[in-house]
Amino acid sequence: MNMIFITGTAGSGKSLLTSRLVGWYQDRENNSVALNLDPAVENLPYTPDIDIRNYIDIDELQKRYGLGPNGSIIMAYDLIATKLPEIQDDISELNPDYVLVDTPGQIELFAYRSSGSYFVNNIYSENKATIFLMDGVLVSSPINFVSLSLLSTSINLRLKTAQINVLTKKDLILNNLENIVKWNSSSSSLMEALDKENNFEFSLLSKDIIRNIFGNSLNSELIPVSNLTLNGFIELSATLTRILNQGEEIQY
Ligand SMILES: Nc1nc2c(ncn2[C@@H]2O[C@H](COP(=O)(O)OP(=O)(O)OP(=O)(O)O)[C@@H](O)[C@H]2O)c(=O)[nH]1
Ligand SMILES: [Mg+2]
Repeated sequence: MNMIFITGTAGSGKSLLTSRLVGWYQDRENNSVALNLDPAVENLPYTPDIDIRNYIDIDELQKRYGLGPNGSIIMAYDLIATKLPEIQDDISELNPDYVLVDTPGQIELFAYRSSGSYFVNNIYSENKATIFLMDGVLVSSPINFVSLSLLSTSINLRLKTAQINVLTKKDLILNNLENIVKWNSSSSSLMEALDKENNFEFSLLSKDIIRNIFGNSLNSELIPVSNLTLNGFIELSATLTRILNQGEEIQY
């Protein structure tokens, strides 16, 4: 069984990519299921096969503990780890080849509180990988690219699984696509682009960050995709196959 955690900033396309990958694998005769791990989500662009909302009820938490909207969301996220046995049973019953895990919109609550990383590390699957979504629309400058790379690295440090970056909304950023792919694959072209930034201090800081990320081999591959047209999905699924199969070697 392969488990793929789909993470990324709010609105980056996690839920749509989850549903598209489930469809992609099903079309290729693989038994794939969608697991929604966001207890607070109201609308999803797919029907989850397994749903944390069956086990965590935000409205009930609010009433029972007299919490406000933010307090109940934090409590709900903290409870994710306690529902691991139920979710594991649901997965076992379906016995899929692929589990696509749609993670909460508020990435900081999922990745930085202990519940999310506990869940990722303790749920059973032969192979695990994490996709970090870079919202193509947010990667509009070299400095923004560096700040999202830093966030991706930070998620990698928290979740500690094999990880790749996926650039979403390819269909909306065709003008800048070539630059972004170059920045990711070659630190020297990113350094060159950062040299042209107006703000000297931010440029210097960004270069230091990139030197450290590349120097420690913490940079991930970047696969541009469109969740609307499915452009890039052949490359994405090939890369996923590769990192899932070598997951044991990459995990640390
Ligand atoms: N043009 C374009 N729009 C996209 C793409 N991926 C997602 N979107 C749109 O971006 C919006 C957010 O997509 P979601 O899949 O809900 O994003 P999310 O990361 O799950 O959002 P949260 O769970 O709220 O953080 C929706 O309107 C999607 O239709 C893409 O590749 N191209
Ligand atoms: Mg979502």
